[in-house]
Amino acid sequence: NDGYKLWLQYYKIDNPQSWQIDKLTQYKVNGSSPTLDIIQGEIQRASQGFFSPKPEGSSKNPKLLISKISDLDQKGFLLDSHKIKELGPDGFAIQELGDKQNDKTTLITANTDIGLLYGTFHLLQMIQRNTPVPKEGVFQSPKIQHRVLNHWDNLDRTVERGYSGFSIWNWHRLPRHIDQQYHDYARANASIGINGTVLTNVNANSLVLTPEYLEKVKALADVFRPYGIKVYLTARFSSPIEIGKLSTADPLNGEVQNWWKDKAKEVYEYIPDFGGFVVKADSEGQPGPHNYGRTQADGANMLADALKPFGGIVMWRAFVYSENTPDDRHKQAYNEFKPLDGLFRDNVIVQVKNGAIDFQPREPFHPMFGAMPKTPLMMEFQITQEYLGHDTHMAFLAPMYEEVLREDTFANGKGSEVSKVIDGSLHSNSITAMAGVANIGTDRNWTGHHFHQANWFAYGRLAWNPNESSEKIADEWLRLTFTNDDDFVTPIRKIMLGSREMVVNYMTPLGLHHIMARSHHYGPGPWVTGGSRADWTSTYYHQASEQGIGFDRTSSGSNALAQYAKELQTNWGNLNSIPEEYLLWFHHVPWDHQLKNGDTLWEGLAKHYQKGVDEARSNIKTWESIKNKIDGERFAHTLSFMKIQAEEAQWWRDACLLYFGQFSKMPLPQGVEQPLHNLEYYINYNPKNVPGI
Ligand code: BDP
Repeated sequence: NDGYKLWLQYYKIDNPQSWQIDKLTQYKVNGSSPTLDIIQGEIQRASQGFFSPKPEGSSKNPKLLISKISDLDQKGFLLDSHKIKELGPDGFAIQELGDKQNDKTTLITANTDIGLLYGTFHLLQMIQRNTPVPKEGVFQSPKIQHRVLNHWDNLDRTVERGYSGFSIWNWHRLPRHIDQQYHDYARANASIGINGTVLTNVNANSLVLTPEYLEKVKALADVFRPYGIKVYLTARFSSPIEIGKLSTADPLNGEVQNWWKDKAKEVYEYIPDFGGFVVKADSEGQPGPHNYGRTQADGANMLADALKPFGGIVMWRAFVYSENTPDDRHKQAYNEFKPLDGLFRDNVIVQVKNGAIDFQPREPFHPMFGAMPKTPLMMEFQITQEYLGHDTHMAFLAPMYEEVLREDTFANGKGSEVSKVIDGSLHSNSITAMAGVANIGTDRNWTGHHFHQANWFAYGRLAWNPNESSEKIADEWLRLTFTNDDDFVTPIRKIMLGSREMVVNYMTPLGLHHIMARSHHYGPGPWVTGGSRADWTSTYYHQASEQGIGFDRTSSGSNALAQYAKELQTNWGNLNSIPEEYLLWFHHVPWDHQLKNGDTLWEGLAKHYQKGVDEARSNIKTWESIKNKIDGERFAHTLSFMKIQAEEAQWWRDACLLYFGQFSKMPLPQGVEQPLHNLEYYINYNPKNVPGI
């Protein structure tokens, strides 16, 4: 098993029960459409996998009926009109009809074909997990409207921060050749409720907006449509100059505005249901409204006006910061966007990364989430592990996403969690979205590490329902992907759930951040300093000296803390009340500062690093203990990556403790192993010294 089938394994069910068999052999799909064909195909594929030999079926007395509400004989006979409305365009209901045990029919119903597709995937997953439909039925609708993947894929098929091969978009062969993988990609996304894909890198290339490329984009959009997936593109702000031959891209210039209006019209001629544009402007060298003395709102609104007649939206990124500002990078996006609250068109949504710096293993939530009541904000999570060990380190990210979503912004008083900001309920926004930076590439198993498939899965599940629990997600993913055997699921679920914290421990414990190697961001680099931008170095963030370590973001330092609600300022501003996982994010503290358990900061730091290493090692043992429970191929592949992870956890520990130990001048506490090499060795060791990484 090479993992290509992801969580859609549809592996054989031992001793299937009649409720499982009947539904998939005696079913009926009402109506016809490309999406309904996909549903039929999915059921056939599943029953072939689940049951062997495949039982004969008939649709005369269906035990499973899949039908839109509008196609049911007695319209909505199960659901009142309120419930039907609540289902919305994407929701579904699964209910058992009839009272007699032997005469039960399961109904999957929805307002749209796409809702039926989601419902079908849901039921098939329940069958694989041997979980019968509960008496009260299943009733689900997504809490977020636009659930999109962001591909940082370039037109030359390299993937920025991609660690599992090249881009799956083969632009050279498109539009004439449609690879099967495009269907498989769409199917996998639909099975977890993802309904949009941004095909291109945020560091955008305007070529994608030329007719040659729009033809190719159209070909992909045509494949994705019946799976309910809309296509979006990144728009390079200077496109009017680069491909439009204009002399400016000033958003207040009439010619520029018309160019974008014409461009939008042209895009919709190719792709009538085109989703819209994602824009990275005025950041890390990307052009933007600043080039013309204009605001982010001026830029976003110009594009919004162009897309408006066709129903498109603009996802305008808040990742705006500059090396020319002396201010703490943490504060810049908030300072830039807060004054613009309420000034964006109604088809603009501002896309905010989960934290204010950049996808670190742990960051407090971005202060913008508590500060823009008049502007819809969307969440941007990173699924690809730029800062969490790239392809080889297992880090199940659902607990990280969950942690951010559950944080309280206090924007409208207690209970104003980030999840309520982005699902639109806190400020009654009419447009809601979530983006996940994809970890998908041409590797046979899509994501490099088999367990990184779980992060794609988890992202989809949390975009559908930001209140879903990590534990449930991990459990279901394991059961669908490997086996329903509890002897496998229980220990491995535990590994998964602890894996992100383990990575935090061996990389950036106690609120440390951005101390990795320069540019490729793989491996430790606390010594990184100098170069073109201070805010791309480690010394800028950890501020280690003989006096102590940590970034003072309280009022005695950069005061980024003032961007959060009063309640958080009080809690996080105080050394006694701040949760220790954020300690060095907000405070510069002396090496002998006493932690809650009585250890000094230095001892605590060292023990966290050691704990991370110990866990990475013990995970190997646990994995070895389940050897006979799953196929050899995925077992061996995962084992090999786990060994790399344990070695590299040690590398992180040794390099960081040697480096910081120069300042603390304190011995390693008991139980923390001595480093294998000296500091110089680690400074010169660069296993990713490979062009292009
Ligand atoms: C950083 C990445 C860089 C991205 C940038 C972004 O290092 O490659 O282009 O974020 O999100 O994390 O725009």
